[in-house]
Amino acid sequence: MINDADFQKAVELIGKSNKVLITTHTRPDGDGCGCIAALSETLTTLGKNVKILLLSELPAWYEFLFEQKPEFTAEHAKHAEKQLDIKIKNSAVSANSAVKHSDLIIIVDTDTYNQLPELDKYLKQPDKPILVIDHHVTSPSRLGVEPRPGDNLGDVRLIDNSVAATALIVFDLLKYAGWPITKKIAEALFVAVATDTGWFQFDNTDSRTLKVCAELIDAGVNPSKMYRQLYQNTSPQQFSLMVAMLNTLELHLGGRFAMQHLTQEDFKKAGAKYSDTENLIDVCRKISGVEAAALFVEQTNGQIKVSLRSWQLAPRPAGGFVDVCKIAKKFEGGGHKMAAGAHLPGPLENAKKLIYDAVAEQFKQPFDSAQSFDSTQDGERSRTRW
Ligand SMILES: [Mn+2]
Repeated sequence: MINDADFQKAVELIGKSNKVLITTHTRPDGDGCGCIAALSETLTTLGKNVKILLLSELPAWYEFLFEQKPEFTAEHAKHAEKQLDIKIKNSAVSANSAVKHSDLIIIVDTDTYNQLPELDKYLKQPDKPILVIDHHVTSPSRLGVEPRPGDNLGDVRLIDNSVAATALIVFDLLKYAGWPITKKIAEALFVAVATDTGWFQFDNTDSRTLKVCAELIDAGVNPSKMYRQLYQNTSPQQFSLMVAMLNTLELHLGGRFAMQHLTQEDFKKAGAKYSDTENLIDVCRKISGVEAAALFVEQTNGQIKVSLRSWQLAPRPAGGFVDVCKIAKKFEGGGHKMAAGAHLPGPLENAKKLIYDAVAEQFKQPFDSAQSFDSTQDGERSRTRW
């Protein structure tokens, strides 16, 4: 839990500011976008001049959270145009000038430099206050869960890695400050919590999460409308990309580990964007027995971006799950214990082998000692395919 003294510091920091820049990690997810939308609405109502800056494009299915499509950095636009061979239509702003025209920076849902490209240069030598609101295990926190020294970003830090979503901290901040939670703000926070808990399916869904959501529903959220917006709103392009991905599905380690990939060619054929990969990795969770998954996405520079997920299958007498954050960190990535990512050297087969070995290693760890599964045999068999 975050104490009142820290909430007070955050309120004072916001009180003193006039021009607030709000941002989140690159490849913004529902939690990042929802927190930004909620804070932007709140601060605008307080009379602040608010600027939202994304470090990569807003996924289409979160557009409904914003009246105006938020800007993203010119640096990203350039990179994306080159990478995906597309023309970016949105107006783009340089990170430098956005920072220059603000007197407070709020960062939500991350506090690591490597998730804040373009801004990181500035954040290392800031000349204005920074407020960080985050719940990731990579944040050094009072609970001391896997601290990652060096990224201790921000002058005021509202960090609690025991909560399911950053939005729960934003909710507490609004309550502490006595700032009204309008229907619009409630919707943004609800989307944040619902997406970070996989619509209340993930293990992080606890009573606190549901109590906050109950309050958000009382504030005007229609969960069924939100569900339709988020999960029954797939573009044909994203659907094609999913089909391409599913065609690459491989099950390993006795059917417990799923691997899939996407090549640049797949994006071209589907007419899809990189942001269309969000949530695709979770599709294989539908397969009985799968408790870890990796999705490898080929980049134009030949690198491979891997997303990792793990799930705790019940009942398991020994408890535990694959710690994918540990695997990601091996390759200088990061994230949560059950959702993480990293960049790996190509080609695809190389990246797959690196991750396969790391996952197989974890399956040998004590957490699943209750099961007499031998991962090496399957490993040998699988490796012949690489
Ligand atoms: Mn989050």
